[in-house]
Amino acid sequence: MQSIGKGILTQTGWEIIKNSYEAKQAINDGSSFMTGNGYLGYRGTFAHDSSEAYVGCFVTDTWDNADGKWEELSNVPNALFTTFHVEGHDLTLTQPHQDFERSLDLSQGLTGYQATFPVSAGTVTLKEEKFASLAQHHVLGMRHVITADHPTVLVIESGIDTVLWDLNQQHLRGFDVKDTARGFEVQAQTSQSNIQVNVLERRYPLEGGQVVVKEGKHLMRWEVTLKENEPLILDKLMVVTSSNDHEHPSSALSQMEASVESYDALKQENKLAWDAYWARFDIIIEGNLSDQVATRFNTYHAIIATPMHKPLPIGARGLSCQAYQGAAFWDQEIYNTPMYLFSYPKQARMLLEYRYQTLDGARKKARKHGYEGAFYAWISGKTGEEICPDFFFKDVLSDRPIRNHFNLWQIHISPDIAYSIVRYYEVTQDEDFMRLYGLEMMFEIARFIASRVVFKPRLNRYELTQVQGPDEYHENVDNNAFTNYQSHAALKETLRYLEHFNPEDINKVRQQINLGDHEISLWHDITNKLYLPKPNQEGLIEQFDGFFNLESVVPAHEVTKRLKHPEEYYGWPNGITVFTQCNKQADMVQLFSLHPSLFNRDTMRMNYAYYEPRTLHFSSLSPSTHALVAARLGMVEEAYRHFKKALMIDLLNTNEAVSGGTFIGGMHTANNGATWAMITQGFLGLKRSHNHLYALNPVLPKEWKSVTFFTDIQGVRHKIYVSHEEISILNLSQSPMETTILLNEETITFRSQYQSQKQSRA
Ligand code: IFM
Repeated sequence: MQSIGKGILTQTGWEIIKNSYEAKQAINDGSSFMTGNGYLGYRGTFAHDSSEAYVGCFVTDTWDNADGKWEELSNVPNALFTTFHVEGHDLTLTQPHQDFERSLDLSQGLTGYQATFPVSAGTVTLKEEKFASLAQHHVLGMRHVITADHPTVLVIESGIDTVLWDLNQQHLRGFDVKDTARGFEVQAQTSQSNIQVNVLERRYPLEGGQVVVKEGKHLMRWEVTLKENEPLILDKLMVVTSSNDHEHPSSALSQMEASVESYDALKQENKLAWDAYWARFDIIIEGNLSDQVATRFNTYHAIIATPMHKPLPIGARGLSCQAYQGAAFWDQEIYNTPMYLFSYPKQARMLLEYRYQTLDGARKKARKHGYEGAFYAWISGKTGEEICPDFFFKDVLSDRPIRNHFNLWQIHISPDIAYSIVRYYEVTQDEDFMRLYGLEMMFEIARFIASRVVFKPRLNRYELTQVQGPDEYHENVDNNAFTNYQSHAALKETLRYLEHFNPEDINKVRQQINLGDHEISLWHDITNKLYLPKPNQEGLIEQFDGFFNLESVVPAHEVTKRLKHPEEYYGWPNGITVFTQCNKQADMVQLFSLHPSLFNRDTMRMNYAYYEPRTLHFSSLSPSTHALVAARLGMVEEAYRHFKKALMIDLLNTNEAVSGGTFIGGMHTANNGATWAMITQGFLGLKRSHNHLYALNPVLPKEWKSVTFFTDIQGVRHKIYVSHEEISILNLSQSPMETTILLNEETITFRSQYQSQKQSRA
């Protein structure tokens, strides 16, 4: 068993294990050990836990706005609730117990624990395991194995708990609970959006029993006699759906339940589904078990946060809780999509289709603020209308709310989506997608940018004023380099499509959205004259107008000494970083991560060296971006330092989950997705090159012996192995075809396998 830190262990690199029970870590452990499948996320709590232990099963497409301010996903009734009692002892983890071990088996999303409870006449051992089926998204399975070392009477209470943990007021109301012969079924409605949610419980093999209703729990009670050392096995299913998934949720539940042959069959089917996912996304790291398991942990969480069943957003906290409203940020395109783009492009397309479905919401937002085209929501739920509240933080010194402008000034979200469309098309050449969705989104984004720029006649240039870049500590800035370059790239690519894409398709889309010639001429003009901050005499690019005049505080952490209160907000309007060069997350490094060829290596290195010490890394998005860029720039040790930090953000998280009354727990889903990108696009230099070939340019940290990963090249799965000495690329298809890739800038062509000595990147 190897220790990863803070009580987390692994044995094979496929599981995380913890052998201490810490009630105060309920939020962090509940997130880390959760199970899920992109449709629902069930927190890693125990079957006997109630809402105070942050039990949660969050379901996609169940947004509700109960307090008139925060729209968030609903937590549904917990049909896995079960308790055991023996001779007056509750078998719960708050009671004395020994040999506790909890684990999450990442290979199949199986979460569980075991513990032995001392009771009057001996001991009782309890084993619990559960999983959200990746094969049947609406179904969860749970098994208990109870063994006593002496004959005893076991009291079991099992049913549905309707008392739910909600962040911003209660979402479900009107619980209607039915006792069917083999379990309970509950139906309820969301309070504002009026979505019907149905949850069904099925238990095997116990039947009959006595109904007990207490504290919002509808339970069946049995007394069974345990024989000495003869395990009792109890299985349970939880099936969930809503009126957004099925027209008749209740009958859909029964059908889904009937299709499950047994717990074992469900588990086996789930395992096969996971095998297929890992065959795409696994990254095998030889030489460092801790990095291995943490990489799989992050990849696992990226997978279970991603809706695979229909176009819906990836929430910034996935389905681990209600924080960040189960909604998409730019995180989705910039951090989560790359993993899919290179290993499962169909899923990347689905995420972009979600952006197409929300195009009307983006158009609406643009019109509302006096612009044209598509101004995408900073926080985007079902419809794409803005769900980011105006007031996010509170000034703890005055107790007054702060008006943040993420929803209005963080306009880079639109060109970020354009960036993702361009990358998707570049990798897949999926013309069908472009015809149906991509071109229209690109045109509407270009329209938005054209309506958002201001022309400065004296300077004969266009500018983007009053914006906010990724560095959220500087609101209301002009000519944020990241935003200007991203917008420029979006316009340039749009014009390229207009010129090179099939004219018939272009005209069709143009007619559809009434796109006039005068608009296209304007886009040309803006592309030619949009102000793009260039390196100054020292080679530095200014993050926004006037940035270099701000106070330079190095290292950035020095600035924290100025806090008057530990929970003060650092940014707008007068937080401690506002008049300094301290970044929350660095804009320039972010720009280099997306556009590695805009500047030469020396300029990027110089700017990295300037901005990194001025960066606080207080966004979970920051370390992975630095790791990726540093690796590409050949700064392997620096890259590995940030990689390690990013890798452990959730796995070793012991931060307070509630700060200043605000819940800040849950998985950092963008960072989970970025793990794949840090390794493949950073250390291994994977990209689609300028001449449309897949390119690899590896540098490995000395801590690793080798890395193996899988990627689709021209639609065919390849296995790529890189060690310090050699590189091999294996075509995994049944009938190998000719593959050409750019390896360390050299073009190589092979049919089934390529093998070479490695030359390292300078
Ligand atoms: O999108 C990010 C943002 O860049 C920093 N704050 C958190 C958001 C959600 O992850």
